[in-house]
Amino acid sequence: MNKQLSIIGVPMDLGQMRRGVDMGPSAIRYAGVVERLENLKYTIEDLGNIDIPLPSKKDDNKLDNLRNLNEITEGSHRLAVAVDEVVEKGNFPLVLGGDHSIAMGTLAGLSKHYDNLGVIWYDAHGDLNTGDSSPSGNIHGMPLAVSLGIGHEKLTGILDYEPKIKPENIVIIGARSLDEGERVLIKEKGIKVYSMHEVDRMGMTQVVQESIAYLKDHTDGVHLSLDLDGLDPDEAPGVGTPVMGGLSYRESHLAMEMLYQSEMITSAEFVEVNPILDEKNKTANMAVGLMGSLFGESLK
Ligand code: NNH
Ligand code: MN
Ligand code: MN
Ligand code: MN
Repeated sequence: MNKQLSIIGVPMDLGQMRRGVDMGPSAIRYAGVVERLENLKYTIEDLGNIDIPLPSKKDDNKLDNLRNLNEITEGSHRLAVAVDEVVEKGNFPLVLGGDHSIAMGTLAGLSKHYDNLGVIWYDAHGDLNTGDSSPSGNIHGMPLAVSLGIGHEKLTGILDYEPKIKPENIVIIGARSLDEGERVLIKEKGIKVYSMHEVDRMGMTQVVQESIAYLKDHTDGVHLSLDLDGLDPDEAPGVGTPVMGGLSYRESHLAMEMLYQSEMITSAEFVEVNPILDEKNKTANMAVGLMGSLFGESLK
């Protein structure tokens, strides 16, 4: 694992309707992310937060079923530039959300540096909607599609190249709420999905082993995009779109430890922590615990 980490906070809440997720980076810092990783002998540079525009006239801002499109495009662009700089100087980017729409910016900044960036999408959702298929108009349900080059050109065109990733380089883990259009896209593109059904059947050990084997052959870097709503809301209540029947804390720890051992993770983001909906910062603490495991805490 790269021992030089750069933390980037992204106080983005424009990708969905529940205010408060913009405080995610603060909650995660408050939960002690820097100290936790410094203890593991990483050198941490905290770059602070990206400037995110305020929403313009709220109700009037949903063109083409894409709520806050212009503001999100602007914020994503700023994030992409920051991530690009971190990779350029050889550091590991650790991005703290903010809602999951930020993944469009993260992947735009990362993927310039890879021919075949792999992505592990740890989430209750597929985030494979477009303005046409989305039931909500919320852009946080779209970043994986956008990164595949599918969606509004303002979003797919961040940093002026597309697509950012290829369908065969994606693994989704923890899915249990997929919209109809997302299912069609998954079939059409042959995207690898380990839904809760597979996790229940095979166990997390095999799911992660297979994911690692699948990505290892044809990727030159792997980004972990971890949406805290992938976890069970009984354990991680501080998220805007909880879906029951999720991944447990223990399973998720195991997954992080195995990813650490695989030595394949080159960047990560932890998103959708909403401290307003949380119970005593439980979800942010969980995020930091998972980061501990991802960076080798229990396997020193
Ligand atoms: N699929 C739904 C939508 O597109 C919900 C997405 N919500 C998420 N995704 N939290 O991770 O609106
Ligand atoms: Mn998500
Ligand atoms: Mn989700
Ligand atoms: Mn979410």
